[in-house]
Amino acid sequence: MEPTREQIRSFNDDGYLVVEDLIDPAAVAALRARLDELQEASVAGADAPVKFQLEKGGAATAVKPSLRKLDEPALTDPLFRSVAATPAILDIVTTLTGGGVHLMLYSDQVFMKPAFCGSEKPLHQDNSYFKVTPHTAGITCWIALDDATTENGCLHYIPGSHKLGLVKHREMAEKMHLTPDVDFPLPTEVAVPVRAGTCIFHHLLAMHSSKANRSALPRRAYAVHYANRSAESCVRSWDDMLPLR
Ligand SMILES: O=C(O)CCC(=O)C(=O)O
Repeated sequence: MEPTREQIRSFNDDGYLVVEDLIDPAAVAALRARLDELQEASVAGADAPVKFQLEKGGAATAVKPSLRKLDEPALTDPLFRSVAATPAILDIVTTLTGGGVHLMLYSDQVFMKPAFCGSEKPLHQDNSYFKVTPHTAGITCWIALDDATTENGCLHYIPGSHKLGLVKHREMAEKMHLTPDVDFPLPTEVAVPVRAGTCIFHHLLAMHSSKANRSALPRRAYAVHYANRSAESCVRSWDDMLPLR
């Protein structure tokens, strides 16, 4: 499904594009079920099939320690791999990254915000981590697996911030995060609440964040980062990426 001219204009203006209901409800349900299994396995101390992090406040505030993040599930799990390769996503990614023929799965992550204790993800540009050049040759597709609301930690964006270029970032929270370190005031972020199954495509320079989950409902999302073969990255080699098309 090619993006419309209006969608391309909106992405170029704002640095992000919301496409509702792009992911089939059955795929959303399957991913949620897989996350529940991984949550159970992590609590039981079973050998983890994927790299994961636990929510720091989880042990203190919840009955069980809660998963906060999975790293690169598509490398080992065909379910994640098939969702990352959803043709409707790849069509949009291909157009928004400049029409490169060879599209690679740069990396993927599941961001989970467990009820009551999900922590914030500070404001950042993805390319402060990924170092893809040119910046336009990569993109993130953030897939909501739960309804993401202002109460449970939906994404917030600074519209147009991708036009600032890659700004200096500093490390914070024991080097877990990077956040802009600039000497000018940044415009206000806007909240972007979305329904489960919605995809938000964002430019690698779009400044975004998500707030803590203070609600009784979880907020889980699968973020897939793509790069086309016209790109280079000094932190990741093509051999470590999965070819998609
Ligand atoms: O889901 C979140 O809370 C953060 C997501 C994010 O920063 C990203 O997808 O780049």
